[in-house]
Amino acid sequence: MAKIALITGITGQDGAYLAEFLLKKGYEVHGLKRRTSLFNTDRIDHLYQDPHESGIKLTLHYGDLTDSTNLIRLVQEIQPDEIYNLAAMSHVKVSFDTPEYTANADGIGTLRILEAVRLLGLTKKTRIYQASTSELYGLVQAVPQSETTPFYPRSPYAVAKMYAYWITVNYREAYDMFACNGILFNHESPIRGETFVTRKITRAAAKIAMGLQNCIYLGNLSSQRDWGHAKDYIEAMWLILQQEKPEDFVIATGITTTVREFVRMSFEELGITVEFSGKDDNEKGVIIDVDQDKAKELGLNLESLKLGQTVVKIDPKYFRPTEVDLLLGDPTKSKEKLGWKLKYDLPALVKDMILSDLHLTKKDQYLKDGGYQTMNYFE
Ligand code: NDP
Ligand code: GDR
Repeated sequence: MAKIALITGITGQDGAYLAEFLLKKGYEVHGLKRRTSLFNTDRIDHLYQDPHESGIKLTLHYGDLTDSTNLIRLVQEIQPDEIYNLAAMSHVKVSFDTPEYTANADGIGTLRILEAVRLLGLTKKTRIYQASTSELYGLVQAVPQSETTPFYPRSPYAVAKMYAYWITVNYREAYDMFACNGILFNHESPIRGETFVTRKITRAAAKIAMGLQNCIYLGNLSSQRDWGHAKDYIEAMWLILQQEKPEDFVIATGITTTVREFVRMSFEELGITVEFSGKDDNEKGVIIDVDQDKAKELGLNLESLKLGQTVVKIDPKYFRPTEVDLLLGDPTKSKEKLGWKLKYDLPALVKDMILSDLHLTKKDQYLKDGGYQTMNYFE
């Protein structure tokens, strides 16, 4: 019998990669998706199967983490062996604007999943993965951050996720449930949401290289993140639920990098060398060299770019009321107990994202040249 998995947040970055991964492993996969006024299934459309066909392995259900009766009904119908609770309002800066909704979806939403499993008497059958986050560490208490480092959340998002973390631990201890937290550090990919800093940078760098945009506006360039590739991280989620005992794990690369350096690496991948000067709100990134040979290899003509051109400026609107300055994870436990291995390092991640965004930009340009205006501009 194939195992049955329910993924909340299946339309997001991690949900899409995880669904593909579990389908390849032979799972029957069910996903929770929200009703939206535009299609929101772009990331999983390649996995779609016509529900009228037989032997369907992927089924989507409408639902929302703020709707407990809906969750109870779905868990009852699906009878999952594994639930991956990935759904969340996942943008830290936006959580300052929508704190109550964030608490409801990201905090109480997790309780609703745990309660559904408990009320339906599935505590011995259903294993639960909770998408916990390095944002829990917040204001630096110690580095590197491991499973035993104290938490100090610094945003409504992180505070909501702290509730989710502890309610998962509490249900594991109170009801003997197989419920685990993966404390995942930042992970990115070509399908990362466009308003997270890495994707914002790689999209803009590709457009600047193609002469379609002059400059990108960013916030805190000095913050440091431990960035990995989402494809590696979803494998860790699965491994966590395959263990004999339910436990919490830190998933990270063990290397930290500034936003400034991520910008520099992204442009370099396109043959453009950027140097930073100035301080605080007046800091800027300027082109100091262009490698025409590298550009040619990528099918780019960088002649419209000028040495001295400012390609990065600061807009204080992207600063956060309280910032998390430094994240650096210690993945020792996950490497030793899960046997988890990284396939991508940061340069490989940057390359994957830049090549994908360059491809998408060229496609947009091609359509635009053909008279079809398709460009979307995100902040
Ligand atoms: P995304 O923002 O890409 O995806 C979030 C998903 O949650 C989307 O499918 C979204 O649906 C769905 N969602 C949002 N609100 C609700 C709701 N109220 N009810 C049901 N579904 C909802 O996030 P990621 O894939 O990057 O992250 C997955 C999880 O891991 C999140 O919980 C995030 O907080 C956490 N996390 C992420 C890290 C990262 O670096 N990526 C690191 C650590 C933790 P829709 O498509 O309709 O918006
Ligand atoms: P983060 O990711 O807050 O770490 O949360 P994000 O990419 O949004 O920010 C990373 C760092 O970059 C700084 N920054 C900017 N951020 C954005 N979004 N836009 C900008 O223009 C910009 N300029 C600088 C930020 O201040 C921050 O320091 C992500 C999410 O996926 C969470 O859901 C997850 O829990 C954590 O990672 C781990």
